[in-house]
Amino acid sequence: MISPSLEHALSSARHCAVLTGAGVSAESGVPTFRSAGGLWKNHNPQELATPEAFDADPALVWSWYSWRRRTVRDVNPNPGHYALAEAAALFPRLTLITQNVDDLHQRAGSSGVIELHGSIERCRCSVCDAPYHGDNAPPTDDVQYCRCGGAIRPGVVWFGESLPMAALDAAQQAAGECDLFLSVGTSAIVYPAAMLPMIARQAGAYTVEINTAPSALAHEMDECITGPSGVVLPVLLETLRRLRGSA
Ligand code: BV8
Ligand code: ZN
Repeated sequence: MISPSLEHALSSARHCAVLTGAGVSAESGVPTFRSAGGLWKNHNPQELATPEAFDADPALVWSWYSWRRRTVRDVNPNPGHYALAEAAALFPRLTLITQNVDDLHQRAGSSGVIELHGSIERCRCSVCDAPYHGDNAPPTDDVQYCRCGGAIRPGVVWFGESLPMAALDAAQQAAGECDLFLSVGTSAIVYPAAMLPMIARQAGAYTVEINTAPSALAHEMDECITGPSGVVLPVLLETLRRLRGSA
């Protein structure tokens, strides 16, 4: 499973950058964004995850996110999340960039996670941007309203919205500086996140995809490992421990 080229990269990399997508959380029981049957009640996530959908029907979109928040709170990180958290101590530097809006990386012990698409656990007023502190209340299906009258929205980046500038800058910088780039559990369809593996490749990093099926970028990667991230990442961690001494 671990090729000689990847062994070399694992033993010599000064900076490893990792981009994760919904596939990493799939083994925890969080449905992926584009899995068959979509995420919820046959609604197309692409259509629900937009400002227009929220403006048109805040109750529908809010209840979708409440369902997702309940799902995330009911599951646990899987071995893939834990392997990435432990690998951080074995590289001189590891930058973890996620497209996921769950908090499973953080709950597995990863710190400094770059959340490109925000977090389902952080909500804010859709009008005045005030943070909504009812987050740790049980996710209710009823739309909540701010003192200013604005409807409370999930703190995620919707399609058609710009990514948080600081997060995107940090992710692009890490991709441009790393010497090993792992793209894990993402279909590599959503931009600008899907630019990151290409930035890494152009900067000379060894690029590896870990996925159960080839992504849109598989043909551009130096190496593709086909398998569930919850199986492949622990093997990669064991190899790292053997090559660099266990942390
Ligand atoms: C923006 C938060 C400026 C919400 C999400 C350039 C070209 C083309 C289009 C665009 C472009 N630039 C902008 C766009 C438009 C759009 C876009 O990219 N559209 C796509 C569909 C073509 N991008 C945007 O709108 C972005 N904004 O660029 O602002 C702008 C504005 C307007 C117009 C132009 C520019 C904002 C994008 C952010 C959207 N928000 N999430 C929420 O979660 O509700 S994205 C959403 O998709 C999730 O975050 C998800 O993580 C992400 C990516 O999906 P994946 O994570 O890859 O999940 P997916 O289900 O697709 O795939 C799962 C993968 O896992 C599969 O490959 C599967 O094989 C694999 N897998 C499954 N099980 C396992 C596994 N792998 C390993 N192990 C397993 N066990
Ligand atoms: Zn407000």
